[in-house]
Amino acid sequence: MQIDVLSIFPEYLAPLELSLVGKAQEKGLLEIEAHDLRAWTTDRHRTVDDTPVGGGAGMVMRPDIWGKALDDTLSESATLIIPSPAGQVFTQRLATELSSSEHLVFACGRYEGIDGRVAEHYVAAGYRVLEVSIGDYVLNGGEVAAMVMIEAIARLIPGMVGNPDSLVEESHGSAGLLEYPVYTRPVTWQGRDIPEVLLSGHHAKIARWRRDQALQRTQERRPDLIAALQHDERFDSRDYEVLREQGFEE
Ligand code: 6GU
Repeated sequence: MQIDVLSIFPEYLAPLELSLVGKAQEKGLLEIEAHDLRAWTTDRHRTVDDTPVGGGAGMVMRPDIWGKALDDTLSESATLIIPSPAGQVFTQRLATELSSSEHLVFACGRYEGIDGRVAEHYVAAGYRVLEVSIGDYVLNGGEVAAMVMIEAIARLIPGMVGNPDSLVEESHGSAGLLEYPVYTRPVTWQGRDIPEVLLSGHHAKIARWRRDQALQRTQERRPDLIAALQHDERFDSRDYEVLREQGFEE
């Protein structure tokens, strides 16, 4: 997979050389390049923005600069991702889907965003264009959001993760639920013991305990996820018992 990131702060992307994403690059499974948007300016001040037409606060990024940068960066197979707090929400589902892409291009805006015609133009030109938000809060620019998405996507590329079991477990075991709590030695720490069932060696009981914990946690912290799963018929009668004890009502 090739990933290009366009930004006025390409140095912001330096951490992608580290850790798992860095290893993926070393392995040749992934190539990430950060480009300075100002390389496509021609004026002495290397201007990338202008005032919003129609009035209002802040500055808007110019479509002509973005157009030149994207024309030089997009390949035929590329998906254009524009990080924006006004985009569709980034999910594990989207990360999985994008992990089989040949080429992703992230267009990171700053200020009040990128002129709205840029996304329209590349849709009309036949590209897949996604405006994507990483959650309901506001960042100063798309760079950190792009890094979040790149990490989530990169770890799903086949051959990437050190322990492939951890991915299999994520996608099956408790699909759509929050993870159950995990423990390691020492068995007693600060007067707190690891739950006894985990020391029992009884695999079926351990699996059931973990599912109960995942269900309880999810109902308590993310009832919206339970509501969404309900219609998938993924719960058995024992699951509903646990959920009802947690205040769940069908
Ligand atoms: Cl993708 N960009 C910005 N600027 N803020 C955000 C975001 C993206 N996602 C959540 N907040």
